[in-house]
Amino acid sequence: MDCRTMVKRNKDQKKNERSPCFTIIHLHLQLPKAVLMKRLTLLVVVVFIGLNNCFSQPLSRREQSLQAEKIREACRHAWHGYKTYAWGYDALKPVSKTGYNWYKRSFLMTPVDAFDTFILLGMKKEAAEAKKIIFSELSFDLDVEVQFFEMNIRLVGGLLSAYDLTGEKRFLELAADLGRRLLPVFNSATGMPYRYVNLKTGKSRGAVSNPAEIGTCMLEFGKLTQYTKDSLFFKTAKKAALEVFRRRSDIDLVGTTIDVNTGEWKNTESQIGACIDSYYEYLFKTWLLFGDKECKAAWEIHNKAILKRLYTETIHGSYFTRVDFRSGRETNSWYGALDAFYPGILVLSGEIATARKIQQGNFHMWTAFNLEPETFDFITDSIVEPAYPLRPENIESCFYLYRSTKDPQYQRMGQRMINDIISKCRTHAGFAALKNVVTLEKEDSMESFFFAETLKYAYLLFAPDSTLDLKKWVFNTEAHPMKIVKW
Ligand code: DMJ
Repeated sequence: MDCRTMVKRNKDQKKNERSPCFTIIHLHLQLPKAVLMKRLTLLVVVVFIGLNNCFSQPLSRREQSLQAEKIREACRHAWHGYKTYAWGYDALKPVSKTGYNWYKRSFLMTPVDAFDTFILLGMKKEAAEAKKIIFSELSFDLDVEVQFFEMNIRLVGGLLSAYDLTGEKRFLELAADLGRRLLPVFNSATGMPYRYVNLKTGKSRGAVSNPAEIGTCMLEFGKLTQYTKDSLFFKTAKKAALEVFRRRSDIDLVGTTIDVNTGEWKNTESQIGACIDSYYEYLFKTWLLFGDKECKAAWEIHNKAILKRLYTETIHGSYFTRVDFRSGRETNSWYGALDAFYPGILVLSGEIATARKIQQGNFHMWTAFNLEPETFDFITDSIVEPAYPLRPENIESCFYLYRSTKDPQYQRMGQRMINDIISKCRTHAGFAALKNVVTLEKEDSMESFFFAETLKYAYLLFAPDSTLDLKKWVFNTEAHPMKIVKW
């Protein structure tokens, strides 16, 4: 039965129910096919142009400042929850309204990660509260085994940034003390760090590590060298990153896990997300922050290989696929929330056109599922891991693209993302990660990077450029701004 016959039959049955919309469709279905097709195409084009125009419409100054204020309010709400239910702990559990420590003692992850965000958002009272508890309670003189990577990006990074922003020596003393206690982690056969180290004894363990955990400390350790004049920090950190680079494959990619004693690759899948992401980021940013040419050259070699082997264009935008790092053969077409950082780095390195295409893909990943999932398959357009732990990377890329192009679509994208977070993740006590972006079921977790990164990048997207001048500052991977100073 063709459409026209069907409509004719229905006409008799439903004469009295006809709506104007039905009448229009009915009249159109009686047109010759060619005319119908033309009209349909025209309709699609009109709707597309309409949507596009609305998206490329710049936000007025008032809209921008209202959006910035909305983000500041979200930040105040999250901090209020932390203060009320988790004061002194590493983090707030926003559903059960309790505090949570990573180890047997708190290292004040949330106050340290949040401090520079408060400064940039102009939240003086909150900054003073965070500083007070950091200065009175934070100590690293503890017999505790910690994860090197997280302690470095959140705490060493956060404290150094606090020092750069305020000039208060106590922040630097704390950062340098922690940095020294972390140094024994590099005592492996290759000089690449183990994953865990005891802050008192220096005993380290966890030989199977990954490029991100090995190569993400040059910014923090370089800063420590600049400020303490102890060259060991930067030398050690750079050697470790270059040990990974030295073990790249013939097609210039790295694998996902490696043994820091034998130097043998354990997982040979190459991708740009978890376990690798910030290794690439730091090679490039070590050039930006310190002018290190060796790191720049290493980044260029990797970036060329990434764009050649992993970069994939689709009708929804571009993504990075996953391949075996030696053969270049595709392992699967998974992409996720962590991978979304790459346009930001491409903007900094001047590859705007490619960054734009990937951001289009990033935005599709966000809108196709309500909110971005941790991982999705960009070929089947389906979710692999449905969680959303309040990650910043997608908004981070909007921020860099907007700063460099002033194209309003990136503010609009970021606005959609942060407003989704505010409306879908808010709890009475703060903001909660999601177990599932489709069902919106909440997880009892609010990672400190929600303060350090998600809220900061979102705010900066709507704040005047002068709030943080990218010619003078470089963000570490936890979004702690580090001042470029002459070395
Ligand atoms: C942050 O802790 C850092 O950005 C890290 O490099 C990986 N991503 C998380 C937040 O998603």
